Amino acid sequence: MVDRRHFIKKTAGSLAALGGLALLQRSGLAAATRTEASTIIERLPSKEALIKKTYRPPNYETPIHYFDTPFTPNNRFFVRYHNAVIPEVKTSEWRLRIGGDAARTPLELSLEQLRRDFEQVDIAALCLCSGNRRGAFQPPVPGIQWGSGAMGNALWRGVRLKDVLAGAGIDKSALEVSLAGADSGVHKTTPDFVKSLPLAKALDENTLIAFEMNGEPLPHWNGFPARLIIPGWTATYWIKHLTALNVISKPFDGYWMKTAYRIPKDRFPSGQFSSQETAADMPITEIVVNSLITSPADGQTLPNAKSIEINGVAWDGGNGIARVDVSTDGGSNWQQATLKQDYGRFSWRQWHWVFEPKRPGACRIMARATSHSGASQPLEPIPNPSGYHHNAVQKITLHLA
Ligand SMILES: Nc1nc2c(c(=O)[nH]1)N[C@H]1C(S)=C(S)[C@@H](COP(=O)(O)O)O[C@H]1N2
Ligand SMILES: [Mo]
Repeated sequence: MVDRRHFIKKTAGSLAALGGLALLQRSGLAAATRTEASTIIERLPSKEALIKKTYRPPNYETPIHYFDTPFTPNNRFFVRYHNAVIPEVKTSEWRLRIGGDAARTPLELSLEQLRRDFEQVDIAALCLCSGNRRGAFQPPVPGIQWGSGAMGNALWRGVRLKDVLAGAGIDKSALEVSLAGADSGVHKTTPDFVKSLPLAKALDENTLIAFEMNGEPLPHWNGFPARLIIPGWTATYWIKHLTALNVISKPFDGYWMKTAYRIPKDRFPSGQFSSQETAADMPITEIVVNSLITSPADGQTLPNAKSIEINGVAWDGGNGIARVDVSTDGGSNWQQATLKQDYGRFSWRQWHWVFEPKRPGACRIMARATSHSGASQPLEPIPNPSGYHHNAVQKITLHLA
């Protein structure tokens, strides 16, 4: 257990340093460095330099070379927002409201009550944006053109959503739980970022309301003071600055469920969300099996040494990674990489493989992960209108001099 007084003291201090829109506007004046034509590295308050995709709302991805540790440090963790009004939440004023037509007794909790009244649990889980690697779809699809850095792995501490919902009492008519955060749009007409979960996923023992990330209070940009952790599902459901949970008897019909974040039915292996499915499509749910070579970097020139260490990460929606295979001949032959420590089935898994090049020149390296369910990565991404679930086998080129 973390000492509560210590927590509040630390939080109060960091609150002064963090901030919402006002700080964001000030930071915009900070020098931006251009490293490549399309890559602008910029610093948000309390963050290290990240790759800026959009400034308002803030969307920043993590450079791949930061994925060299099992847990992504908080100050290197990516930031994704749909709406630009992001209030600076004060611990003392924050309340989580639980209600809805299928909740028996509406409830309001302070951060102190949330931390004190429920069992605290830790889980290692990958936070992965549905649109990670969207920028690699050909032909291009609309939306933020993410590279491979709209993800991060962290150790989360919080309380089970099911324990908190039990406090309000769930009626037999309950179908979904809707989830809302403190941020909102600049214009009244902009739909608030509100999502919903099927009741079964909300009651899953791994679904948490987290207030700590890698042993620290959540950074402002990653959802201070509390956010949802939905292990195995893409991060669109991981609502930051959580303020309202509604247990409801009808399918939630907001824009971010009915229109956005949907995938064609039956094209991907997927979790169920029957109350939100149509004949044609369904909400994105489970993360698909995937991997990333994190070093060396694509296009890098290296001395033609006896051996070159290839490093990467691999993940899926919760079956766990069974193996990663590497090819240096365009996919004709594959050799098994070594998996590093297992932090649980929702964490990514680091891996490495020693490449012994035969000759100098250009060389293409490919990596392919297979999960314990037997699923593995396709050679081409599966087309879908919004560019989600890009999990094609990655190819990098090395120049051996
Ligand atoms: N309140 C709020 N929570 C949110 C979002 C948002 O726009 N507002 N975006 C979601 C999406 S799509 C992603 S990918 C993750 C990103 O989490 P991060 O910013 O902590 O990296 O937050 C999720 N939670
Ligand atoms: Mo996302």
